[in-house]
Amino acid sequence: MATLKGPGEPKKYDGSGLRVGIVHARWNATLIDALLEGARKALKDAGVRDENIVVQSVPGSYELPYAVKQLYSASQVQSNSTGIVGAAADLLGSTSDLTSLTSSAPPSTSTQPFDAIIAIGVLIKGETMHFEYIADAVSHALMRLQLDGSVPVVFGLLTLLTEEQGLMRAGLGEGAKGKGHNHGLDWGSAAVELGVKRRGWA
Ligand code: DLZ
Repeated sequence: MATLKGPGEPKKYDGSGLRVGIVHARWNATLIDALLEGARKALKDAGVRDENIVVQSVPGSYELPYAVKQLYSASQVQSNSTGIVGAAADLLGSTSDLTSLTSSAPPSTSTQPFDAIIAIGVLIKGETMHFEYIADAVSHALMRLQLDGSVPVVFGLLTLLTEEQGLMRAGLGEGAKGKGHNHGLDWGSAAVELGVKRRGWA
């Protein structure tokens, strides 16, 4: 029986013409890795080509809005001799992730601006107020970015009270409730749907 909660059965959209960015934090890496793979799987299942999926990482969730902003700006800049990935690296001042990106996949030949960007982070509540401040600041900043920047920003920030909540939301649960559901899949599908619809709305 279908569950009451959740996004329902995803509608199929053709993502083959889309270019999608993913920015993820590195804190809580086990969960991040699973969520990232979920998002990537949904993008590829919808037809988004490998070379049109650009992945960038930042230390923690607090850095997500800045990285989303810079990645989108870079994709709007006319590609120079180093290509769009090089432009993003210049702006972000980092090459290591981009190097691994380009070594595992051919460099993107596309210079079109991103149709959607997925921001992925995992915040786990600790003993201080850190969690509240970061969750609040990042959610508001990501919303502002998509409204001001005219690119859909998919909210892939998990705000968890316990590690178990995270395992269930990354599809890695082991308890009586089963493995849970990988929310990265939903984020990938949301990026494709919004990317396709954005072109229709433009
Ligand atoms: C400092 C911090 C803490 C305590 N917890 C998390 C977390 O659970 N998840 C996460 O993504 N990042 C965390 N960070 C790091 C901050 O997001 C940020 O990277 C640093 O404060 C540096 O700006």
